[in-house]
Amino acid sequence: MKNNKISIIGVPSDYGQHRRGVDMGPSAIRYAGVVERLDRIGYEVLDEGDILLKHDKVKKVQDEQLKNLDEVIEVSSQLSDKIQDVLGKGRFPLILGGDHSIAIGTLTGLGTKYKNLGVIWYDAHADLNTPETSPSGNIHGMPLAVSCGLGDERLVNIAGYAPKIKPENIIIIGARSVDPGEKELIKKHGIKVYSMHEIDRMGMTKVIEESIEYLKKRNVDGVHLSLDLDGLDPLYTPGVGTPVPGGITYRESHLAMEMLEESGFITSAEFVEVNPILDERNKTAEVAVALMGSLFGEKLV
Ligand code: B3U
Ligand code: MN
Ligand code: MN
Repeated sequence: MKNNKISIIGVPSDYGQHRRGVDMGPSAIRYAGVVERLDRIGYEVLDEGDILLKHDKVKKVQDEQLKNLDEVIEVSSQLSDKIQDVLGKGRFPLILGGDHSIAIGTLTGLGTKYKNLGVIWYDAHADLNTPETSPSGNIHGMPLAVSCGLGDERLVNIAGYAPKIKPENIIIIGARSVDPGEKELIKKHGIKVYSMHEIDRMGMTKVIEESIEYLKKRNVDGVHLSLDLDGLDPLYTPGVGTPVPGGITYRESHLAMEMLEESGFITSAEFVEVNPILDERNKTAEVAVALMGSLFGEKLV
């Protein structure tokens, strides 16, 4: 990574989906040794602590198609402010989730600096639902759509501007559970997707090489990696709310991180959906930290 100053921001939110426990993700990742690991590689690591959530921990669902909307909006606004603060200090934002709805806040904060941001979305899902297409009403299935300006106005216009990113700057890697409405959006906006089919067929090396080329051609001014731990096969990361079999392997994931590191163009990253309650002895958080090791240039020999 070009920037040797990392700021860690914990976002203990579980409002984007129905299971409890993912709010403990930041603690589990800290427990797995994230600060020490990055420190050892040679970074100047600052743990900025957690976003403080003022809301009631008892979830009150008002709108079935936009569950916990007020809470998600509050988390997103606070996270966006924090990211702007970290960017202002010239530091690399590393965000620990929390469920994937937190990416709405991340991309809102990043969008104030990067006007042509590239986004690598490492995930079993496309997270491109809108309230109309969502099968669950869970906002963690909507952050990419929201960030492109699609969906509920209150979510889309957080921090008073929209859209935060361009659909043609997105690359989804690992998709294998995509809803009908999401497939339509992918076609309509020409969103680049490397599903498990392409990963099997081309191999991860080619997938990442092409992804880097693609984003370079788009002249992006920064690249955000949003890594949902359910992108990997549940064999390696069982502690996630919606595991989908047939996923990316541990080794492919390390290779992907190492190649992204070599490219030198990742400017921010987030690791989401670690749920210690569903996990096996903190395995998923440990995988998250191991992948961060590769993303930040840890050498094998
Ligand atoms: N696409 C489904 C399921 C889902 C999305 N993200 C996760 N699960 N982790 C939905 O509810 O939008
Ligand atoms: Mn996701
Ligand atoms: Mn997912």
